[in-house]
Amino acid sequence: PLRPRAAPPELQEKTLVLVKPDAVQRRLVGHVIQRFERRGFKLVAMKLLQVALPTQLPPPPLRVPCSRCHAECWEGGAKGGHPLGVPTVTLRCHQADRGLLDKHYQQLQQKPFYPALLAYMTSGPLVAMVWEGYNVVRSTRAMVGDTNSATAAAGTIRGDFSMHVSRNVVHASDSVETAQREIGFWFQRDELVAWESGDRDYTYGP
Ligand code: IDP
Repeated sequence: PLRPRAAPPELQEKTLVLVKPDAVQRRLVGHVIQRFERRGFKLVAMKLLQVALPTQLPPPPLRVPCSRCHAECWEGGAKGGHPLGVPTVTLRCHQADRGLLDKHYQQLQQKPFYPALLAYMTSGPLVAMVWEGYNVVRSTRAMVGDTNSATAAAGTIRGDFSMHVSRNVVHASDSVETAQREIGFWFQRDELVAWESGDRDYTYGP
């Protein structure tokens, strides 16, 4: 059917995956996406964004309050209204600041490698995605592999695409609770798309 029935709750588990800046630079985004698609998971949100340290932020040429982050957005029209009459509520901010990473990596802030981790994660654009499906959090962690790429098993994303713990290609949430929190850091509620895939009975059985 063109509009399949809604998925039961156990098929609606969600996780956050980040394709980190090294992987974007190395043109690995498609390879990472392909693995989760091929497994059978469903993509429900995705965006490319640059997380910047405050000193790296360019001076905003035009100052319009972003309706998403309520900070100033670097896009759009002059203050008081878009020149083409587009309402400012349609503007989205594609920049984020390090506060996002401080929240995301809250547990790691005291680690000696944290400044290097921040520099890495702000070194270029990254791709944030939300994947959905049965047991997606645990399955995704297994597909991503060991934190340390040097010991990650062959067949895992890190084991196949990376060499060193400091450039380990992807992030995936480590529990259902963490996933819910992390998705909230990276996405607005209305950026998640609720859709049903027509092949569900072939992926999960009846
Ligand atoms: P995870 O990403 O596998 O969940 P965490 O321990 O939460 O692993 O670490 C978060 C990220 O911090 C890692 O993915 C990696 O990018 C970075 N990281 C962890 N340990 C080290 C280290 O010893 N040196 C440099 N970077 C590290």
